[in-house]
Amino acid sequence: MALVSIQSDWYIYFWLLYCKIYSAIVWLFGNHCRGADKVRSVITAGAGVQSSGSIQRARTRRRKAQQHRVKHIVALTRRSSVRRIVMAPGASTAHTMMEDKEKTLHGALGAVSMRTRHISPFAPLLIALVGLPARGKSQLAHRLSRHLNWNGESAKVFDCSEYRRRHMALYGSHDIFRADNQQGSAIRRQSAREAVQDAVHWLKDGNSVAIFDGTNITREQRQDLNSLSEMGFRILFIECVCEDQDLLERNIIEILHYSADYKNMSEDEAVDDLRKKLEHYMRQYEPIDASLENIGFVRVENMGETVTAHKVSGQKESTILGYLSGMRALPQTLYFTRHGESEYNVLGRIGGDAALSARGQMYARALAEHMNGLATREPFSIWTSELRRTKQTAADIRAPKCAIRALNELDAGICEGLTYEEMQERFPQEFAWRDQDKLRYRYPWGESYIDIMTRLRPVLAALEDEHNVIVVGHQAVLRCMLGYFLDAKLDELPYMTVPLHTIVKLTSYGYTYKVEMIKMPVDCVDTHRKQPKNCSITRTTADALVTVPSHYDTLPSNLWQNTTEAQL
Ligand SMILES: *[C@@H]1O[C@H](CO)[C@@H](O)[C@H](O)[C@H]1NC(C)=O
Ligand SMILES: *[C@@H]1O[C@H](CO)[C@@H](O)[C@H](O)[C@H]1NC(C)=O
Ligand SMILES: *[C@@H]1O[C@H](CO)[C@@H](O)[C@H](O)[C@H]1NC(C)=O
Ligand SMILES: *[C@H]1O[C@H](CO)[C@@H](O)[C@H](O)[C@H]1NC(C)=O
Repeated sequence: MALVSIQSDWYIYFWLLYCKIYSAIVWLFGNHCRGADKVRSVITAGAGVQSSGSIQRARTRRRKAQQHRVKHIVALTRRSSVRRIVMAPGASTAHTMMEDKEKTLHGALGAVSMRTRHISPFAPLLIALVGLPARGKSQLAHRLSRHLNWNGESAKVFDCSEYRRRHMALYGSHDIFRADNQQGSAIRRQSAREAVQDAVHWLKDGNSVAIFDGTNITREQRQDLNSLSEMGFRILFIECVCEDQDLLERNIIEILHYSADYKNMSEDEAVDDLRKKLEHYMRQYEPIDASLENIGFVRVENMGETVTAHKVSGQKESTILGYLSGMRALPQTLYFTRHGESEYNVLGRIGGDAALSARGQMYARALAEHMNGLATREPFSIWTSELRRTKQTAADIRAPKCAIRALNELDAGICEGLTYEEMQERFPQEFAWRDQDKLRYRYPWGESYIDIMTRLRPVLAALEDEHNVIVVGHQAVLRCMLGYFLDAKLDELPYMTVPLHTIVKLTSYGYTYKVEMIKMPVDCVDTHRKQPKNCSITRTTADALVTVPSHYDTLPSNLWQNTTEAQL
């Protein structure tokens, strides 16, 4: 009956149409057979009668002209025509293959498929990663989670091996991964169960995506997971396959470096252990087979070189598919720096398109010297904003440059070019509102941090696949970019410290990043304004300005020789 209730609308139309055509045929048939005693036809469509879920319809029709009773029994047993519409193409071939062998199994699969289709496209999504160790699953999981969190979802990775480590204080050896190791597989089952439970709780708490990072290599395990769709979750499997020997070797080296399991082992031991662990898994591994498993999945080959999707629908899933198809997860080093001190920085003014101060120019030279030294060994590229101060800062670095509008500084709208003191004087209420929620506050005719996060999305996605890029940007924009790579909490973004005249070097480290701050010995003003204690709109001017960093009133002429002279 599930068939009727779920697909009721079109099903009824289909059925009415079917009846009409059918009665016309019967009428013709009856006329031809005038004189025959009885016409009795039994039409059975579809694959043989299955007791469960079969729909039987009987229809009787009197034919006055012949005074005969013609009885038609139409046994509508999951007619193949209907099924072909309900199910995806792969599934119908699966059906014919399994019909004789696995009728009961197929019944279960069909039921799940129909239920999955009924789940809202906006329902919480459980992503399960499938694949052997060292295929880049964890990296994919964490990158995906970072990307989703940035795009307004709340995603979290549930790493099976972390749960396993909780059960075993010390990692013994590959032995626990042997299929016939009772104790080992009990521990692994237990930890996978706990990870799944936590993932389910996470989704039930109102979060939108849980990423289950286990191996889930066998068909049976995947079937278990897929049945979670009964709880109203959407399920997506992502299988990571890697045939490229170079990539595989690199992944293995990364695991040896970064995995907590191998911290305490000598290198030879670790290599041997990992090799044996892989062998145990390979013996149990059953790759996803679209004709045998009725699940929606994405297969990612060689870390994003080829991405194929099967029965993937839904709003989040399509975003994910788009993200995965552009992904090249290679080790990378990225450099970020703010422009050198600008004339507006010296004066404590925000926004604008000022030129560099004398000290800013000194920084530009120091930066060029530093980067050109590195660039002789490896090629670099430079991304700047479209504003003068970033272009001037990057001018002397020997590398191809491109100016990207999305890297422009936050647009302060009506407050462009003002000092904080002037803002407090002219727009005290706006100033207070900004202090109350700096992340979401949008300047009138300008932008908020959320706005720049949105416009930075394509830049960040591109940057994730680049190596040796120097980004010369601005305070708010770099806060967002660094926040993305370092998984900062969104509310902390607007208060991150990104000082002037400092190179921030990010190096990928497993699936996270290592930060290095390289301070150049060139003096500059401080532009970081902490959140003041009193953010009420009735606060006094003194309360509002208490955290404003000191700056100059006019541009000092000999700034780089004497910094104490004109200080406020
Ligand atoms: C490393 O091994 C030593 C002795 O075998 C042990 O005391 C220590 O806790 C181990 N460290 C880790 C991180 O497993
Ligand atoms: C903020 O300042 C206003 C006005 O001076 C005062 O009434 C209020 O209590 C202060 N709030 C806090 C949290 O200090
Ligand atoms: C810096 O300014 C102080 C006070 O005006 C002055 O005494 C000193 O000679 C100046 N130093 C330089 C290097 O110009
Ligand atoms: C895969 O997922 C299922 C979920 O039911 C779990 O029972 C199983 O232990 C997992 N396997 C591994 C190796 O993570």
